[in-house]
Amino acid sequence: MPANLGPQYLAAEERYRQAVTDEEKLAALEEMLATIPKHKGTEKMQADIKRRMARLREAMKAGSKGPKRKDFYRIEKEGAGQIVLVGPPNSGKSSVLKATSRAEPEVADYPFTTRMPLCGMAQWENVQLQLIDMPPIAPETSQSWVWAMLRMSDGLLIVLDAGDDDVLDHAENLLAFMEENNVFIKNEGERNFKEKKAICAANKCDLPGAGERIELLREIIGDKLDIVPCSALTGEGLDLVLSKVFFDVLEKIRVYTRPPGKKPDFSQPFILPRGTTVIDAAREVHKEIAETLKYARVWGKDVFDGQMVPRDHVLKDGDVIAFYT
Ligand SMILES: Nc1nc2c(ncn2[C@@H]2O[C@H](COP(=O)(O)OP(=O)(O)OP(=O)(O)O)[C@@H](O)[C@H]2O)c(=O)[nH]1
Ligand SMILES: [Mg+2]
Repeated sequence: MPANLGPQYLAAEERYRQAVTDEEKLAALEEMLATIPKHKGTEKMQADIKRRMARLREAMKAGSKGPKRKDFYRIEKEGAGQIVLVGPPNSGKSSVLKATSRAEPEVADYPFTTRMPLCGMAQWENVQLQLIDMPPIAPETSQSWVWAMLRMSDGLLIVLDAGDDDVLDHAENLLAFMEENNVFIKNEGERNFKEKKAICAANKCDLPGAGERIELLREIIGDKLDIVPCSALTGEGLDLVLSKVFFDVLEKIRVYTRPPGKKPDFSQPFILPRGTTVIDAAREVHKEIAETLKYARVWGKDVFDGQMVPRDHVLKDGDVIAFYT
């Protein structure tokens, strides 16, 4: 008898295959059991799922007695979004984290310096971005938690060494290796959980020949990735990298509210998704405001000062809004 598995079951099964932690595996198995069609044709599969669940529960009970394995792959998100630094050995990932945050990662002139993830908050203007430094992406370091962290992030910052003659090969190998491990870069349209937004920091642009290599990179992988020259050593370009992380990778904007009779507080932006409308922003500020909103006035780039706008007006980065209820 054919099993006739539904889409919900198949999605749960895919989640099971991708699961890294025991908790994730158990949750996926529970959903598989709940959504599998219950008839004679699936009896064996049902028994198998139950067996796997029992085994997992046993393993989890046994594991909780001993010292706990560290959950690298679950760094709590903070700030405007979580960005994972990705790159070949020695490209300057740790140096980028060090130059943009208060974190103190180990930096060294030999490859495979970084072994564990380390996060830091990078400040760009009035926005905080969570950057996670990672071991280099290479067959030697290809462990499931590395890929899980890439997938769970809000986006990727690919760091390449523009001072290296082999940078093109490194870039192509990196992207191919990521795809082999089910992490795809997709900068347009809807994305599923395997597809990530990314930009590329062409680091070490202070070194001789970097300019030509960056041009080559743009020719070869420029349609896939925005290439932003920078130097963790001199600081050049880092601001632009972070602004592109905020606008293009995280796809966020900042808006400010103007309470009646007061000045807006520019140190406290509301960080909202690109495409946010006046009514979306009102909901974000206060539910009651959204319920009773009549109109709003906006000060910004695309409107004249204090222009009255309808509820479905799309906001731009830097807009100041006054809500009228
Ligand atoms: N000239 C120059 N050197 C840099 C720059 N960024 C990093 N470096 C040097 O490149 C080497 C590697 O830097 P790391 O930051 O440790 O590189 P990584 O990508 O974290 O390396 P792994 O952790 O081994 O993957 C160090 O010697 C750094 O000082 C830069 O912008 N310019
Ligand atoms: Mg490192």
